Amino acid sequence: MKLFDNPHKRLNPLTGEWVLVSPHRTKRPWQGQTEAPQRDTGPEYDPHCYLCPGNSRAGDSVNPDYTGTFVFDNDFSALLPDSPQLQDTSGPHGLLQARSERGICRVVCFSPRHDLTLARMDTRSILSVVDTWERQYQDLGSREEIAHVQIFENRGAVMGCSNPHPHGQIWAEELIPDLPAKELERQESYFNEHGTSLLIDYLNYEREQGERIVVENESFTALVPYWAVWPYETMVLPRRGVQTLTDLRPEEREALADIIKRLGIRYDNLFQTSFPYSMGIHQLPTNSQDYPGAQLHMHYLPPLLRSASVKKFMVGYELMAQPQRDITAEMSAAALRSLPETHYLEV
Ligand code: H2U
Ligand code: ZN
Repeated sequence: MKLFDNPHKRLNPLTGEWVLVSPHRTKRPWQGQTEAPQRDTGPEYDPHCYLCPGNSRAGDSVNPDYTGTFVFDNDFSALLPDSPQLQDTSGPHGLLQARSERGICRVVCFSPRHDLTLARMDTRSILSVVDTWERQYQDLGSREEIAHVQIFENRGAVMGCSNPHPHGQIWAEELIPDLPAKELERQESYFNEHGTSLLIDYLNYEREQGERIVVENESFTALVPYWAVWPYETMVLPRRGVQTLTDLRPEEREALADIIKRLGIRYDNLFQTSFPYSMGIHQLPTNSQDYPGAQLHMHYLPPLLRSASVKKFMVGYELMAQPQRDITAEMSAAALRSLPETHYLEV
């Protein structure tokens, strides 16, 4: 009897949370594709898109005729730079707490082309997105009131993304948000206990095992983490100890662009659709404190389960108790690994 063939729980060492895995519920590891490939990518320029070059946005702003990446302050920012500094502690034993939070939200257009996605942009253009992220991390992080810069991309209508034009967001703020804070804390305790980095040790182990690796190049590895919650969740990890995008050497930035493209193509090829996901980059906080053991990494959390339209829902037991998955991380990695690296729209 093998553990992984039976219901079991796996620990996420980055958060301390567990995921229930129920592999006996999957009759076949790979159910294949059941829907017609999605081929409509929309026009190269959409006169009604608020992100296309030359178009107007909310308020009176007009986008420049940009040719590479383009960054602007979000017209509907969730955080504001000048909110007054107030707090509230009330209720029995100070049960109710609130504090104001200052911050800056920006939108990053990846390309002037409305019809492209990261997976379909050339590696050179993806490199300029990586460079833009790095500059934004520096620019926002150098402000005294900013302790954390969260770079992310929300892709696809199913993820609530309002516009197919390739773009991401950056939310920079005064406090380190809960998830990165937890991951930093766990990486630091691991470092204090073992004297090495949790994610580097983990990556070295995975590279020996091989079964959860999706794609690699000379500097980066994309893998389905042992503790993945979403069916095709992946992490992108640098092989060398680096804490920020700024730490990357020029050739490593190119390697990151290469991995983003190759992973993106595999994702799109999986269900022959423009694969939806939330992707985020976790790097060092910008409050000038040391975070021993912290390692730069990216998370890709895609919602699709079985086809371009069948998604996983986080409901019931998962909302009330703990995340659960059927297909194992090993099956997902094997499926992603077996896919070609030519985009299905280019075949
Ligand atoms: P999504 O990544 O969730 O699609 O969001 C796009 C962002 O663009 C969203 O945060 C902003 C929205 O506030 N936006 C503008 O800044 N200006 C506009 O004219 C429309 C949308
Ligand atoms: Zn557009």
